Amino acid sequence: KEILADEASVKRADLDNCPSVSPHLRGQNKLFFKPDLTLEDVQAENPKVHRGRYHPEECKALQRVAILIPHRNRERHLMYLLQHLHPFLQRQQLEYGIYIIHQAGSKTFNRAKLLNVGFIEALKDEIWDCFIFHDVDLVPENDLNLYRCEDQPKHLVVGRNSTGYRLRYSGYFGGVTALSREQFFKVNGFSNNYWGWGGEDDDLRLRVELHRMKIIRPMPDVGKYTMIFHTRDPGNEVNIGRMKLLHQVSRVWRTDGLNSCVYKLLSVDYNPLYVNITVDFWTGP
Ligand code: UD2
Ligand code: MN
Repeated sequence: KEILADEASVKRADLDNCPSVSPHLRGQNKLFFKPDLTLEDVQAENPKVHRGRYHPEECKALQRVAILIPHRNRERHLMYLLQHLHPFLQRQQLEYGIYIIHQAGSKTFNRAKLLNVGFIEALKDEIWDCFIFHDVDLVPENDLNLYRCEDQPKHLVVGRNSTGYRLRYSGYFGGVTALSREQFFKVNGFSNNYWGWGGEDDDLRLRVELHRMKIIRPMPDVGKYTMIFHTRDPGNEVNIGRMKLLHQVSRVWRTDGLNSCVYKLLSVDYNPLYVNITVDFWTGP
């Protein structure tokens, strides 16, 4: 088995680089969410994905990209996202892996800390070049919205269906963002201290700005998403302390982030369409 894997990687090293613009892109796409879809259907539609991973056969991908999705109790959203994201990423000729970071238990949700865990754990699999931090309920509509990293951090959600496809506010950095491994290390990742809804995305923006990086975005007609309808989840109540935290960023970013992310890893499961990482934040390491 090991010899086979070796041969495969030797073959891949021989391939030419993929072109800077994939020939498979289609642009704006009308999304359809089939009511009786099952995860088995999505698996059958994606025979070339194994253990959540894919690489193009015809060329050497320009970047290796890890998609990190914080998750709890949103199984239907996850199924629709996987259904759309796999073919979308393949049309972009990316080498990629999809990681779902699942928060165990029912205590207060922490999106940002889950994403730190995803970054740390995904790097144990592969030295990924680029990380896409991705809400489970946002489905990209246009495959010209490239899931790859640039020389500056990128915010991919310019607009979504529910807000008339307009940017919510000028510093808005929520939903889906792309940072290279170096960019994310540089800002010490996300803060671990945002429990419940809100603020963690603005915190990351402040970290990026403190490091004199500039957020870039695709054109408005390209950065379009459909957010699958949802109400606020139990266990993710508005974090009323978020403004206070946002005032401390320049003081605490060095000591609150990737280098202080403590968690108990409960399991890492390699499913056909994604890697599932389950963590517990309360019982300690
Ligand atoms: C906005 C941002 C989001 C984040 C959040 C504040 C957009 C499009 N998204 O999302 O990035 O900054 O505000 O925290 O602006 N989740 C679960 N289970 C839960 C709770 C949350 O899986 O019980 C995950 C899931 O990936 C979800 C994400 O956390 O998409 C954000 O939660 P939300 O969708 O409830 O919040 P929303 O839409 O206001
Ligand atoms: Mn949402």
